[in-house]
Amino acid sequence: MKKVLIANRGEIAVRIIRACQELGLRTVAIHSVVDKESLHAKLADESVCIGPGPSIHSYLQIPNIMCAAEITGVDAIHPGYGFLAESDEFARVCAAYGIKFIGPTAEQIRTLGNKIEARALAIRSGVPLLPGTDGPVRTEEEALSFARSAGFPLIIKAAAGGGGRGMKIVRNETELPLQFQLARKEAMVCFGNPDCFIEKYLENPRHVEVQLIADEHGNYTWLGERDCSIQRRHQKLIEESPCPVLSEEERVFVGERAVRLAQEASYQSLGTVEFLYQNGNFYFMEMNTRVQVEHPVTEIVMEADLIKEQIRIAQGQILSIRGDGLRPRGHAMECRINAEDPESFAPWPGRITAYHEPGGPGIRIDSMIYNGYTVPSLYDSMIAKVISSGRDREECIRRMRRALGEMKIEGIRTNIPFHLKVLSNPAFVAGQVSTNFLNTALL
Ligand code: MV4
Repeated sequence: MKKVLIANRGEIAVRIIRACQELGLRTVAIHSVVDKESLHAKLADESVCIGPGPSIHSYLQIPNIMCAAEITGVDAIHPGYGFLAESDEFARVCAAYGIKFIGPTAEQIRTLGNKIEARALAIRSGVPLLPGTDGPVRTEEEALSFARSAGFPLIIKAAAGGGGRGMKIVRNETELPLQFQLARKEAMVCFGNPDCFIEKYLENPRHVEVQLIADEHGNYTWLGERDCSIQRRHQKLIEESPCPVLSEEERVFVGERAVRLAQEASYQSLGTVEFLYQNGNFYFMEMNTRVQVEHPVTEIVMEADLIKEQIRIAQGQILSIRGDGLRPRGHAMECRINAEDPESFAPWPGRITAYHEPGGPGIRIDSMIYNGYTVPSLYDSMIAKVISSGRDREECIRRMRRALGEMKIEGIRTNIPFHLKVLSNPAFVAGQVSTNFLNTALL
């Protein structure tokens, strides 16, 4: 492998370019017309315009990206997260072109992308789950019969969904027929597949996910866990590692189960297994087959470079890092900085007229912004990740408050004031949060 095309934009494209540079690999950026002046296009060795602003005509256009790959003669493509990162079709097209897709195989993406198949895999590998239907529920009668045996509340999820889209909570039998039909319709419109399954609904869980990595030679390891309970409308806002409430026994238990699931799927590459955690129990949710936004908190406490390792194993090399049996070193936390109004959360794109980036001990910034950069309105509003670390959670939170207090971004609005509110909330400081924290404690 000599040259890598990065099929993404923003901070993750910059992060991947940096990893390639450290590995001595040449880099090709792709960008849309509106991203001409973006940092990833400037930092890469070469840069190719692949279409107009809207991502369906650029970052999601497989033919355009393959043209750029052919013109520049790359031997690998890194998809980042979002866009085509979990498109089994993209992985298949890359393979057909003889270009290495830096990620799992198309078949692994397809299998794990179907939440019903992922559930079956979890059952086969002895990973705990909530009571739920084993296959798709296609009629109201089937839905009612499961509801009567399992009891309420229930949640209806799309087999092809994920990340919280297209879920319906059902609290009693009267609501069930309507919610069931709505769920099927939405699943069809959003994902092109009406299949849904039903699970018992947990009211106040934490979101705990295990980072794992597997090479092409059958070696697997898990690299600790992350707590991502602080989210709003399925957009994570703060993530940390380790999870502040797990015992050592619980960490090892969930890490080993996650590896077993990956082994059962013959998974290779970087991946994340998501669980809900409540009252000392873990329940499998889904497996993500890509690098995640929040990977830096794991990099810090596990002292590893996950992107470099992901690229190394895509080159056929043997895992150079092992996480099992390792304890996290200190604590790390990430705040996602979005270009949005801190009160209404409405996107707030525009030109950055002044930028001061914080620094000092225990602060890492993954970002693509610079003084004079215009945040476009067409894409995700996340413009920076501030990652703090410390010997313990308290030092980590103090450093995050210090860094966010120092950070200055003028010309647009950001959610920095919102983060500062969360960081001084007593329940958050005590680590007592659930996925409902922002709905209940703060607002
Ligand atoms: C659930 C749940 C409660 N019970 N499933 C949302 C994202 C997707 N991965 C799964 N999600 C949930 N599934 C059952 N059976 C609650 C959520 C959920 C959630 C999960 C993780 C992080 C934030 C969340 C916010 C609302 C709901």
